[in-house]
Amino acid sequence: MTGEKLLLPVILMSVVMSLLPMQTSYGQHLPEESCTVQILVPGLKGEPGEKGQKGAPGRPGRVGPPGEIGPPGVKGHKGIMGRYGKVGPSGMKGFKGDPGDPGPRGPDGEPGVPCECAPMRRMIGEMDILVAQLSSELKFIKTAVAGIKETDSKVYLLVKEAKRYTEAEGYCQTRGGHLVMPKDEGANAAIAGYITDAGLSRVYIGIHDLEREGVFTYVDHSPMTTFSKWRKGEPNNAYDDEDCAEMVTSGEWTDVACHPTMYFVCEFDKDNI
Ligand SMILES: [Ca+2]
Ligand SMILES: [Ca+2]
Repeated sequence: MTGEKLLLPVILMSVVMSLLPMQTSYGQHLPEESCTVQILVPGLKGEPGEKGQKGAPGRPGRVGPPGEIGPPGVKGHKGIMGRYGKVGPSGMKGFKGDPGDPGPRGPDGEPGVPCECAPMRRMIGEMDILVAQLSSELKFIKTAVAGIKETDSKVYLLVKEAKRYTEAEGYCQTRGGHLVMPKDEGANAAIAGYITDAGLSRVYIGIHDLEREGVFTYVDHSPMTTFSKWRKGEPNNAYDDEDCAEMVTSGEWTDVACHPTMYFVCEFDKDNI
């Protein structure tokens, strides 16, 4: 049918062409044909051809949609053991266990030292000090027994150990007295006789101006009031260095330096003995 529809205009064109005058331009004449009509009609349908050869394979089609989940498969066999894993973190501290049974007795130790030596040494040291003190006291007693003199109120002791002024005063104070402090003519004469009898020329007595230059006081800080026995021209603070006093055999006093060592006389109150 489609072929017939296409053929119809072709036929009409052919008829029109045939009817047009032959002289078309400038008197040129074409071979004249009598009024011929050509009608083209389709032929009969032919016999079916032979079957063709198989074509080449086509292009792959598009990916289809996912299929449905299949039924569960059969359980497989157990695999071989895997490698060891990494060491894990330390676990928590466990509870304290029960005490074990007591062990066997150990061997005997080495014998100890006979005594604790440190306390013994300390005790011996203290005993040495006591012995030294006793020796000093014994010497003092021997000296006193040999050379002690006394008045109604005083006991005098001539000490034949050469000492500096302050050391001599310390010696007397240790035994409860002072360097001798003559405060009247009678006491001064007694001391002077004591020195002469001992064959000495001078001793320290307890008089000084150590606190204030030129102002002599007794060594117990009592002031010199009415009595004094300075030799003529004394005290003179010679060399600006005489702050202590000595007594000579005449019983007179002289200010002297305090640092030379010499014998001295202590006095003790009878009331304190
Ligand atoms: Ca002086
Ligand atoms: Ca002097």
